[in-house]
Amino acid sequence: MSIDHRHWAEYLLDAYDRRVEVQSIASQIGDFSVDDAYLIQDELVSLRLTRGEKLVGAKLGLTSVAKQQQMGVSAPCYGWVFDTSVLTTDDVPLTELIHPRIEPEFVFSIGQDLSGSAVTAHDVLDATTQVMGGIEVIDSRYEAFKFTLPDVIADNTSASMVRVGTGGIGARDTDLTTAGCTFEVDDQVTGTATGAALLGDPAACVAMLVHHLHKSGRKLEAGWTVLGGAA
Ligand code: 0L1
Ligand code: MG
Repeated sequence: MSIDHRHWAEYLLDAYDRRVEVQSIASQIGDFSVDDAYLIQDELVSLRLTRGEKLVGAKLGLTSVAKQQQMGVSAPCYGWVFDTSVLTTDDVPLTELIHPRIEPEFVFSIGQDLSGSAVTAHDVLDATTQVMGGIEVIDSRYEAFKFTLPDVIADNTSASMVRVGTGGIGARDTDLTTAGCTFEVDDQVTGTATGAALLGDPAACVAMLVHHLHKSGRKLEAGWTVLGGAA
């Protein structure tokens, strides 16, 4: 099946700009491959860069079994963080969103470029200046937040906004696999996990992201913010 990647990128960007939910791609053309999905995502990134947005980071999604089960998919996915996505206050502008959800994230502040297929979790820790907590606001462009894995990849992994926390820690100050995450809504604890929920180790997740980028000749850049995923 031949897919017009630019067409579907424009379709998703239009939904993002108009803040409306749209039918998933798979529901219109049937199953499509993960490779095609990343090509649509690349076109989406290129359209946003062309209009002046800047990349300030990258993200992993669906890195915990809890999230994979919640969304009915079985693999992690990778996307991008734009300058326009980074919140500078704690207020989330709900009128700019379709049907937002929030996730607690392990956030890495990258101090040195990371590239290649052999990068390890240790290399990630060496290149990381700080690890912070953060809140990612996800906002699928698809009707009822329903999608296949290729659909959500094409849609930049539902990325919408992120608020990075202050008070980060040095990457080697704490064992990230045992670092705890407690998620509270209106003072009620709704979920708890440790970093190990992110496929065993948040830093290893970031290494997976570097390997993914390497396949298309890209890298994580010094100064970027990386969302490791929701525990
Ligand atoms: O960042 C994430 O884990 C989201 C990945 C896409 C799945 C979703 O929209 O929940
Ligand atoms: Mg996330």
